[in-house]
Amino acid sequence: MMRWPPCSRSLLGVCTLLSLALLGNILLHDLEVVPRELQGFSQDEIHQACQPGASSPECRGSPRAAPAQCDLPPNSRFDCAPDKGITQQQCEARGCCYVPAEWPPDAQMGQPWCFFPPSYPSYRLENLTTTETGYTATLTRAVPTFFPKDIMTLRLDVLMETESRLHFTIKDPANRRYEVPLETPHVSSQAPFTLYSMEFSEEPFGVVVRRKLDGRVLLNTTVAPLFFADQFLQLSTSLPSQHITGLAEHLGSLMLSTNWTKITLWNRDIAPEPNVNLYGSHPFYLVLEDGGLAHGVFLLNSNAMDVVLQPSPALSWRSTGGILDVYIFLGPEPKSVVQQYLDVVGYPFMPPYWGLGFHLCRWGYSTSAITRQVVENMTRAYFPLDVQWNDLDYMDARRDFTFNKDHFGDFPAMVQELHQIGRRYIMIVDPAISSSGPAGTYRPYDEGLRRGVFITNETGQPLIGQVWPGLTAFPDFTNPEALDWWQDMVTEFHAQVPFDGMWIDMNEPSNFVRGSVDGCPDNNLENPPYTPGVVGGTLRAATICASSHQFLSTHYDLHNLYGLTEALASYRALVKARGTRPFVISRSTFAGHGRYSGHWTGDVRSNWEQLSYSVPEILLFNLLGVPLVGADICGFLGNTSEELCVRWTQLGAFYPFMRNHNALNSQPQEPYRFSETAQQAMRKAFTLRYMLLPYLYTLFHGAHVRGETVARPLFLEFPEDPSTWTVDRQLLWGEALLITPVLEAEKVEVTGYFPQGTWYDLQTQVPMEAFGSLPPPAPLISTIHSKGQWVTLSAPLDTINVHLRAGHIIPMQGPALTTTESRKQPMALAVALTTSGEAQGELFWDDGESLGVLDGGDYTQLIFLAKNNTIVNKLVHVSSEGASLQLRNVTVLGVATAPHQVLCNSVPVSNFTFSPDTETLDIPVSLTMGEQFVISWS
Ligand code: MIG
Repeated sequence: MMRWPPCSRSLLGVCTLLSLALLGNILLHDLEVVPRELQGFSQDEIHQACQPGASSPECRGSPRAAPAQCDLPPNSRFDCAPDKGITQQQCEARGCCYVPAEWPPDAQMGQPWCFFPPSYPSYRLENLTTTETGYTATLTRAVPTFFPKDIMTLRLDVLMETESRLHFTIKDPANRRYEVPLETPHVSSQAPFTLYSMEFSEEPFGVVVRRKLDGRVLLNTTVAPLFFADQFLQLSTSLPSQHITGLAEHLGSLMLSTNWTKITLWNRDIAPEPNVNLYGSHPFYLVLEDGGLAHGVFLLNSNAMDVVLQPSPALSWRSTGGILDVYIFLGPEPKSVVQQYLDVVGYPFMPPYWGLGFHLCRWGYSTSAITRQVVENMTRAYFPLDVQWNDLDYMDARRDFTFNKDHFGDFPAMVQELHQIGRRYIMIVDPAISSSGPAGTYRPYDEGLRRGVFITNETGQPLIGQVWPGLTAFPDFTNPEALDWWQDMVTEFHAQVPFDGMWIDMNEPSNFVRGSVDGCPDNNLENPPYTPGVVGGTLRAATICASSHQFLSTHYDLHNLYGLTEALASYRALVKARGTRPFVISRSTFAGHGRYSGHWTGDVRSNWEQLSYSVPEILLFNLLGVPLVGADICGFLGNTSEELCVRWTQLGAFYPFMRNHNALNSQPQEPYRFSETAQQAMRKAFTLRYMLLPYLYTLFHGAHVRGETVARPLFLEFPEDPSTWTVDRQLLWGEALLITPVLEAEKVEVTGYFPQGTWYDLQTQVPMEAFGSLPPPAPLISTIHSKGQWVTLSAPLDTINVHLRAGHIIPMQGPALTTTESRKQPMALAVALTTSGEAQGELFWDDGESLGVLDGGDYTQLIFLAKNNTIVNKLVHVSSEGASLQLRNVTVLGVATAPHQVLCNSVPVSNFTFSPDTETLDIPVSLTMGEQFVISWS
C-alpha cells in the first residue's frame, strides 16, 4: 500500500517541498523572506498606521522596499487587500506586491493590484504524526497578518475516511470555535485503499491532494498563504480545470466563470438577479477535469463568506468565522461526486406522490370562495391540479397559525372539500412571529415567549424586527425547545385546518428593517474586519442583527442555517401533525437542505431571460441534493404573456416541483386564463407530466436511497463528451429522458445537443392516444441517431421536445386530473432499444405517502430488462400496492425488422402493430406489473 508518492526529501515519511516543486504551478520560495518591514510592528499598528494621509515611516513608499518577487502572472495573483481598497504604501506595509493594472487591456482583467508575494508569511507545519484515521499536525504562524486576532497555533487533522473521501479540519486547539451543527458521518479508522494521495508542504504550510490514477493535482493550498484569524479565514487552492459549478444559488449559467468571479454566501431575500447573494448557500463545488473525471470539495462552514474564482484557475474560500472543515470527493465520475457529497450532508427526503403533481398558487386569492373557484375552474377546463395553495391572504392580520374569519371563515371546510375531491392543500408560513398584540391575544407569541424560543438581542430580550404582520420576533430553530414549540403550533393549527404541507417563505430570515427596530449594537460581529460582498454592504441588510443570540451560537455564525433549521423544524412538525410523509418547500437553503425540504427559486420575473435561467437553477439544486425544485411557472413578478406562460408551463412540466405562482398585483396566469390554443398546448404538457409520474417518482426514490439526481445536467450522464459540460438549456430526467424546451420568444424551432446514441421522440413514437391524450405533433426528425451533435428540432407552440434515450425503459401511467386518480390508471412501458437490442429500466411504487415504507417492506420495486427480442420484469420486491398495478401497453422502439409473431407469457398476441417507418412495435397486453411476465417477438 503506497500512501505517499516516492520523493527525494521527506520528513516523517511525507514528501515536502521538493516533490511539490515538481508539480509546476506551486510557489516555493526561500522561507526567510519574511517581510522585514513588518517585523517589530503589531498588526494593529500596521492596520492603523496606513490610513490615507498617514505619514508614519512604515507608510511611506520608500525606503520600505516592495517584496522582491512580484513578477507573478496576473492570473496567479492572490488578493492581499480583500478587505478594502488600499494604496501602494498600505499594500507594501502589508508586505505585499503592488502592481497596478495597465490599461487597456489589462485593466479589464480584474487581477488584484495588491497581491501576496510567494514569500508572504503563512503557517508552518510541525509535529506531523499518524493517527487511526490519518494524520495530525500543528500549524504555527510566526508573523501576524493584517487581520486582527490571528490564531497563531492551529491543529490540523486529516481523516482518510473512505476510498473516495478525504476530510481535513483546521481548528484552534486552545479555544473551541463555532462549528456547523450538521450531523456528518463519523469514521474511526482509515480507509484501507484510497483514490487520492496527499502531500504536505511544511513551510509555508499547504496540502496537495492528487488523484492517484493520473497524478492530477486536485487541491493545492500552497498557492496562497493560509489565514486563520478570528474573523477571517482564507484557504486558496489551484483548480485542475476551469469547469466548476456549485457554491450558491445564483442567477446565471450552471458553470461558473473563473474570470475573477466573487460568489457571496449570505442568505438574502432579494428578487433573483445576476452576481448577488440570493436565498441559498452551498459551500460545495464540483469540478470537471479534462477527460471527464470529476471531483468535489465541500467547506463545511456556515459563516458569511466569499468564494473567489480566478483564471489561473484557482479558488479562494474567505470565511468570516468558524473553522476550516474540508471534504474532498474523488468521484471519479461526476455522479459519484454528487453521491459522495450527499453521503456527508444527507440524501434527499422521499416526497409524497401527490407532491409531484401540479400545484397552483398566487398571492391574491383573497377569499376562500375565490380559492374554491380557482379549483373549480381548473377542473372545468380539464387541467390537472393536485395541490391548491394560499399565500398570506388566508391569515388574520398576516399572522401565522391564524386564519381570516371574514374572508376565510370556512377555511377548514374548504380544505376538507379539497381532500374529498382527491386534492391537497398547502399554505404559506413565515418564520417571524407577530409580537405586537396585547399579551394573551396571540398564542404563538405568548407561548414562544414563555418557552424562550426567540432570538435575543444584546439585552437578552427577543430581537424585534418587522415583517408582514408588523413587529415580529424570530424563532430560533437551533433551540430544541423551539422545535417543540413549532411542532405544537403546527399540530394545533392542523387540528383546525387539515393542511397537507408547508410553504416556508421569508426564512433567510427576511426583515423589513435593518437588524431590528432598535438597530444593532456596534461590535465586531456587526462590523467585521472583512465583510463579504453582500448586497447592501452590511450583514444586517434585509435581515436581523449578526450579533443577536441563538441557542447554538450567534446569528453571525448561524444566519445561513436559518432556512435549513426551519425546514427541519417543519418537517418534524408535519410528521407529528399528519403522520405521513412531510412536504415542505423552502426559499432559504443551506448544504443538506434536501433531507427535509424542497425549494422554489423565489421571486423570478415573468420574462424570457428568467425562464431560461430556471434550467441551470433546477440543475444546480439537483447537484446540491435538493431535487424537489422548481421556479414559479409563468414567472412571479410582473405580467406574463400567453406565449411565455405556455413555454413556461411546458418547461415547468419537467421541473421536479411543478407550481404556477404569481405576485399580488400581476395579471392572472392560471392555465385557464388563456386562449383555447394556449390551453391546448398547456394541456399537452400537463398530460406528459402526469403520464411520466411513475418514472419521476422512481427517480425520487433513487435520490432518496442512493443519492442520485432527478433532473440532471447532460454532463452527469456524458462526462466524457466535453460538449455536454456547458449545456444548461436542456435537462435530463434521470438517465432516460432528454428535455429540450423552447426558451425564447417567437421560436418554433429549438436547437439542442444530443450526445452520441439514439434518441427517440417520445411524443411521436409512443402512442399517447392510448391514454386519451392529444394527437402527436408532426415530426421534423423523429429518431435522432447522433454522433454527439447539435440538432434543430421542430417546436411549434404546442410542443416541448422530449426524447427517450436508447437503452432505457420507462414506466408510464394514464393521466388524470389528480394523482389520486392517475394512480389508478393502467400503466405502459416505453422500451427504447439500443442498436444491439437492449434496454433496461425500473419502477418504484408504494402507497405514495406512508412513512417508513422501505423499512416496513410495503413497496414494489421492479426492474425491466430487454434483450434478444424479449422483455421481462424482475421482481425485486412486491407489495400488495404493486401487485395489482395493471400493464396495458408495451411500445418497443428501434425494432429493425418486422416481427411476424409476438408472444406474451407464451400466448400469441394477435393485435400488435408494427410501423416500419418509425421501427415501432406496439403491443397491447393485459398484465399485472407485480407478476412475472415475458414478452417476446420474432
Ligand atoms: O415579501 O408571501 O417569494 O413567493 O408570494 C414577499 C408573499 C413575501 C415572497 C415569496 C413569494 C410570496 C410573497 N413573499
